[in-house]
Amino acid sequence: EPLYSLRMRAAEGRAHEDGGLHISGGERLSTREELEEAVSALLRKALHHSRGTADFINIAIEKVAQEEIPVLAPLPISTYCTTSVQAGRKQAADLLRQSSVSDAAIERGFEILTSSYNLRGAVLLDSQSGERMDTRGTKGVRVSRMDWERMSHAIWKKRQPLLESVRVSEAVALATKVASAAGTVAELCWSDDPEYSTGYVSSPTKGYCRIFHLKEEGELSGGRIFFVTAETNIADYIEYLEKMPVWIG
Ligand code: PML
Repeated sequence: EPLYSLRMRAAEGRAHEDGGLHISGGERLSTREELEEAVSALLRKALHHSRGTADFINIAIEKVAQEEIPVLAPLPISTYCTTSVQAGRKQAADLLRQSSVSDAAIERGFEILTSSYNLRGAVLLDSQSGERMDTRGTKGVRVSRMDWERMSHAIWKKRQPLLESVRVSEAVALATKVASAAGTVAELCWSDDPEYSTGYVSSPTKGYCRIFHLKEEGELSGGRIFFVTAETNIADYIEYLEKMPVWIG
């Protein structure tokens, strides 16, 4: 059965030179039958976002050639109920350190995320030197072509009744694909949604670690940092994250 990759991007004021304010993005994999429903879900996501009102929405649909699509088990989840941004960021730094990210790289990661309000994709940093490894600017690296396998998703959601939200499902799917890429040491993420302050650190060893309060409510900052080993072939790494279809299940 043919499979389609869907990618949504929404922006406000795109006519501006800088491409406008990034509002929302989303990715799905869908069979032909479920395509309409998947498009509607992405459209809904674009239209109801607290970062702003989208006046540009692009939904790209592409048939995926791949025959055999690998299935990745979702990262195990743990939750750190920190009660302040200071405590949350300290927890995140601890988890990154335990995943073998250097202090210099951790510091650089926080600097980038706290000062970024318009990052569309992830920034790649050398996990030791903290040096930026990609040349994508604010466009960043956009992880795509991953989605939950329907049955496994239903079972997974039943097992985690507190994590009903679509947001968490999508973030776990993305983090699972990132953790599976050769070269990934860890990821640091918090949402650029001003009404959402929970973020996460994830890594192949630690799993998906949710942390309350990685930023203050109302802040537009946010995005993703992928910490990678110095030996990583960046072109191959980006190709895998952007182009290789994977199921989560
Ligand atoms: C996003 O909003 O796109 C990122 C969400 C990250 C945190 C999700 C969670 O609560 O686990």
